[in-house]
Amino acid sequence: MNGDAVSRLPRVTYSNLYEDFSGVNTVLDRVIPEVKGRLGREHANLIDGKDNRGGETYLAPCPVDRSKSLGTFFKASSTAVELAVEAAKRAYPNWRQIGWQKRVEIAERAAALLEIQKFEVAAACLLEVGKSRMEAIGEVEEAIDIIRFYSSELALNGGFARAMKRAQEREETIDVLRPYGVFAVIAPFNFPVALSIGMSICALLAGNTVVFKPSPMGGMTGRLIANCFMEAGFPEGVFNLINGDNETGAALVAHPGIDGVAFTGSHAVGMSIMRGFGTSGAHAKPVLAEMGGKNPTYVGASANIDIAISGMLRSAFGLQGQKCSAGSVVFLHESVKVEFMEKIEAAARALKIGDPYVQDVFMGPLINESARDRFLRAVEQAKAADGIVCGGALLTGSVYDNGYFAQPTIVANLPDDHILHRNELFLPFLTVRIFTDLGDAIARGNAVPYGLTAGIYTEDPDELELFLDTVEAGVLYANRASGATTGAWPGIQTFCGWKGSGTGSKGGLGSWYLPQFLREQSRTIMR
Ligand code: UN1
Repeated sequence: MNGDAVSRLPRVTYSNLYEDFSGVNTVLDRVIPEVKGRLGREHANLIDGKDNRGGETYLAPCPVDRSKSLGTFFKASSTAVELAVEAAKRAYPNWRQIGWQKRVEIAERAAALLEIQKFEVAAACLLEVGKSRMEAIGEVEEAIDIIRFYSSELALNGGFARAMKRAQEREETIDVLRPYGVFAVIAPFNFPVALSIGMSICALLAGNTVVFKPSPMGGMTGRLIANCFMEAGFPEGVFNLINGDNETGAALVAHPGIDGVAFTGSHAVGMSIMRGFGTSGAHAKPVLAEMGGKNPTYVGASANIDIAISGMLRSAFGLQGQKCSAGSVVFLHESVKVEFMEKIEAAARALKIGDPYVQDVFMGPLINESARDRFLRAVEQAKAADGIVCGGALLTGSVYDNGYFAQPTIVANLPDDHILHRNELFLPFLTVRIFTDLGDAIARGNAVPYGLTAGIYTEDPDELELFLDTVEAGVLYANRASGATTGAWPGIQTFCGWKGSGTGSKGGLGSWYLPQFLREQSRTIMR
């Protein structure tokens, strides 16, 4: 397939389920083995535009085949952390002064480059996370749109400068939003491209410089992102990459040269950053954190059950349930219980699990041992309450012995206060709860520390209104076949975590996210 033909292929998003993606698959058939052939290489950190190998090395296993490593990475030493923050600090004044138009120009170049490289980056993402083909390519498309969306937001707002009213003739006031300085960007494994790029590009477009730490499982795409940014023309020191684990992240955040933190990950780590970094210094510093969810879906008596099954299946088991937006609890109206359970059980049993290189594989492996252990523990807890409806085992034999492949698991008949209804598991694990009154069900669904996404299936306008008015979550979906609780897209759905799911009151992917990387300054000048 030549370049023109490739550029005419349909774009994969999380919502366009019914298009013909055979052309996309043809390209992936070629590119995935190519990228696989490059596994095991060394990936240096990138500090001040140069490779840096300061720190102990570690291997990151490929979750699809744990006998292979994605590559060798460097857990940034304290000196490397210091160098990265210092480089970002040195680069900051010029980057701030370069002007928003120039920043947009470079960002748009990064989007164009990513578009050219999208199959390669998607293949890396598939191997690194164990995502299905469509989830992997969708994520890269999402990242491209994120860059373009925030570039256009910056331009639409004229770089965030606005003439104000005058108190008197000679007085001129301009209100401007200005950057903070150096942002630490700390990303999770599950969307290593879209989430890393989302947080980083907003910090950068705003005029901050960045020290980026991908997940220890996400270093391969991390370096691809850094290479793309360098090629796009971000000046040396403006975007720095250091690898490492939670300890490295903590050292980065603790560095006095860091002026703000953008974090996506667990509630526990997000809150510790909030408490430690946000308020422990001489003054408060911004922390933008997205931190997990326990996202309910309500299926009412009037619901179209086939649509509900499609959306629920995709949200509960897509990416093996390892999304903060995953639909992990479903509330069924008593009258739909039998039909819904029959259909979802049959559909879950039919899902194809395996090496995501294979076209129709829907679920790949769990990311690591700790996810496997969490799965086995949750299964034990469900078994103890006699709650397993289907699934509940790790698969064995052939490719399954190369990683941790969990069955999609559905659990019902647990006591209403059971811990599995409340704790975020980040696994292909759906718990079922029954209701007769939707208001009561919503109150039960709200009674968790999280508030990220929620879904409903109903044909009853009163039920829909009740849902919209009373659910405590930032992202709501109704009657969606492509996802009950997942699939937010830049410029369409904003992704705002309420309660324990986020620190900000304005979500990523929406218009109010970018200004959170900026602080306001009023400038009154007598003319
Ligand atoms: C996540 O859920 O972990 O809405 C990140 C979605 C995607 C991913 C969000 N945009 O499902």
